[in-house]
Amino acid sequence: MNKSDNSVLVESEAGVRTITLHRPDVLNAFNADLMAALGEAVREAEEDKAVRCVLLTGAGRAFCSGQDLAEYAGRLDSDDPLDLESRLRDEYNPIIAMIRKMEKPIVASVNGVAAGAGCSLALVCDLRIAGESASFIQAFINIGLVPDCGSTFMLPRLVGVSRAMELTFTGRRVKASEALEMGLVNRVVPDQELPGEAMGLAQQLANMPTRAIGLTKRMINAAWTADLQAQLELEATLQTLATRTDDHREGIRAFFGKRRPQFKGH
Ligand code: T3D
Repeated sequence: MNKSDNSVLVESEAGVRTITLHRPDVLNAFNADLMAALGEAVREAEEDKAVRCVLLTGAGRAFCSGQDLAEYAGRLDSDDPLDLESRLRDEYNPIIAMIRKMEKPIVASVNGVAAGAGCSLALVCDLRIAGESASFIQAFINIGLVPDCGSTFMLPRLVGVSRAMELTFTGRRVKASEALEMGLVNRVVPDQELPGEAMGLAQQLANMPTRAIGLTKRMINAAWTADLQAQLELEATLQTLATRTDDHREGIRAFFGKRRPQFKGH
């Protein structure tokens, strides 16, 4: 499957669905069309059983520069200002929630700057692999806004409260090397190797037991707000579901057959 509307490119290869934000002239800034197309692409990836890993990246030299400030500023003092509250509630937040709830892995391949809501988008993905020239900016404060699209949830969990405060209060740029040190990204690779490395990681994940990854993601999400007892209960319940998958049986057979397992994702 290869699909493109103007603002998002969608490609499929061997269980990996690649979604590319595609407004390179404005560093892939979010306007209404891009958000709608991204929402549709994420929903399709979630529903398509053939998709076992999602790879999210940006076209050109940026991952995503956040809200389209030209679109926004043009209406700021007009009779028809952009209603950020309903835009967040109705358009952005459902996509963020869908990414966190999707029971398959989603990897951000951060190919350049990720700023504002673009930074939030990278943070809500499950894993982040970055090119050496990538950077992360909690840019909201630089224009007098507060973080949104999940940054206040994800950032302190990824880097700790103290660093999260510093990054959101100062709006400074964090280079890829520093992002790696603080646990903001999983891996940094030379820019020219990023597409291949990111696809390699996505394919590795797409060949894993997808149901077990999805259930693990559900548990790690739940652990952020649960106590130990609740988490132990959830582990017992979801382990039971995992034991009923074909991939579990294949894993056991492969172990005793002394061969590599061939997981099918169900
Ligand atoms: O809608 C909602 O309610 C959701 C709310 C979301 C809130 C936010 O996301 S707030 C944060 C919004 N984003 C920003 O404040 C970032 C703005 N951009 C920048 O600070 C810089 O562009 C970067 C640090 C990201 C990159 O800098 P640099 O020097 O590499 O590139 P540049 O020259 O600034 O940008 C290149 C072009 O992209 C330029 O256009 P031009 O001059 O070539 O015609 C620039 O205007 C355009 N561009 C970059 N970011 C945006 C943008 N155009 C519209 N909106 C942008 N966010």
